[in-house]
Amino acid sequence: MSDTPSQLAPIDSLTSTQLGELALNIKVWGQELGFAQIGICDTDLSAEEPKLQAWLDKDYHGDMGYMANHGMMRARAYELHPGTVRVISARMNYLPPEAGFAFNLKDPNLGYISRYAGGRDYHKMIRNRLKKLGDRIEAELKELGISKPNSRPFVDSAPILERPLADKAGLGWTGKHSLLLNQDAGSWFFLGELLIDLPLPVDIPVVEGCNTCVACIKSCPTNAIVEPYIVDGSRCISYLTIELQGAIPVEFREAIGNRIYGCDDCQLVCPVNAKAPLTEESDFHTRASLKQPRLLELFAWSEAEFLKLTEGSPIRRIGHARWLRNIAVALGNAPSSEEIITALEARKLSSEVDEMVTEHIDWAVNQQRQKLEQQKAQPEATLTYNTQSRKTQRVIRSIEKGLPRDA
Ligand code: B12
Ligand code: SF4
Ligand code: SF4
Repeated sequence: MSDTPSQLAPIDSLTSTQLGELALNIKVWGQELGFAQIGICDTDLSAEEPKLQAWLDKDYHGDMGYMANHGMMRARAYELHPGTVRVISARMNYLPPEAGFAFNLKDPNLGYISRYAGGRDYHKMIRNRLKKLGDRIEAELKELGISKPNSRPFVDSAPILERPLADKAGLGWTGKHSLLLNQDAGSWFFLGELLIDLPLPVDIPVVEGCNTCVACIKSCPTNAIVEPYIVDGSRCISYLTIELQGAIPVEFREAIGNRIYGCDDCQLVCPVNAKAPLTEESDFHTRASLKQPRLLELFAWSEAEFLKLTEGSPIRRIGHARWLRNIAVALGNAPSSEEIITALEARKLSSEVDEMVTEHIDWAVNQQRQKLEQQKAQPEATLTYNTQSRKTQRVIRSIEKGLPRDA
């Protein structure tokens, strides 16, 4: 068969049987490329538009200006990539082995890093795999004598509502924490999609399965899940430690505890995650320098060390200043210690610290001194002194009970 474009038939000459077979093949190819599951949906998210607008009107996006830009394009895949009639939605598991959640949250002298971020940055990797899926579809169509499809991969950073699309494509249901949940796989997965102009048959959405559970809402350290399914992004620890460029509002600092990059609490207490599978990608395994890391060690990293040790990791995106800001908050929340006060004060003198970080260091020193004074006043309280909030203690108990493999 010739492969010159002029001799290839147009896409609309594909029969419904051919499209059905192609859809089945796409799911198999997706799994061969390392995706846990692939689903297909149309581009109609008109029902989401008023909800997205209400979310923006309430300023739940905080300083994430990119959420307000592009108008309603997020809900209109056909505007983001003209010609799109279907979205091939994909999910990839990221839960690393030996996650040690409870161990990490229990020890306030360790920094807790969201388990999606301990390995390599997922954006490029997933986009490349989706591109390969597009190439595979193109090759198959060529075999059938059909011209090249118009497709484009997206992961996370594009103005597109990934979770509602994945929900529509049958990859799971939307949990009350607003993340996508799958009965067999829980929620420890990334989403990505291939926008395409092929009228493939669509999948059927899954029925919601949260039922009467409200564990995620009750456990959120900063009460960011303001209503079932609605997260005030500006209160979420993920936003406060990753997205927010400036100072972390004082009202949230104690609640952040030792979480220095993102937060997993709403997923940790979710009963559907009890049987979530581990990732098959070694790229998502936690790198040695970030496994149960000691706060004081991380705080001592120079900018050059930070850049070297976070190379290829999503953590690098926040830069050294925000890294120090977050660790300073966690050190302020750690049990009182002269060693911590000395490290904070020494850091303040370094040329790598700007005004914003200095203010967080001052806050942390103040917290530490207050705790030391309390201890001096009540020495017998020292042994029972606990720096963790009740909520965090409940989360830890829930992990130990429900996730023995990962605790
Ligand atoms: C902005 C953003 C954030 C923000 C805001 C979070 C949020 N819930 O919107 C912050 C920084 C806080 C954040 C945090 C996290 N994120 Co995030 N985030 C995004 C991003 C870029 C956009 C999400 C978005 O569009 N939000 C806007 C609001 C309007 O969307 P929404 O919450 O879905 O809102 C809907 C509901 O409010 C609903 N709604 C409103 N009223 C009602 C009423 C009812 C009855 C119902 C049913 C629904 C409903 O309609 C709205 C519109 O659809 C996506 C990637 C992408 N491009 O989609 C990743 C994404 C959602 N994040 C992801 C992850 C992994 C996380 C974290 C777990 C990271 C971490 N460990 O720290 C946390 C989890 C926090 C949480 N519980 O949501 C994954 C989720 C994967 C999954 N399994 O679902 C995504 C898809 C990235 C990816 N490609 O994998 N994130
Ligand atoms: S990630 Fe943490 S702070 Fe954000 S909604 Fe979930 S529990 Fe709350
Ligand atoms: S914790 Fe409960 S309510 Fe929240 S997402 Fe999981 S099942 Fe749903």
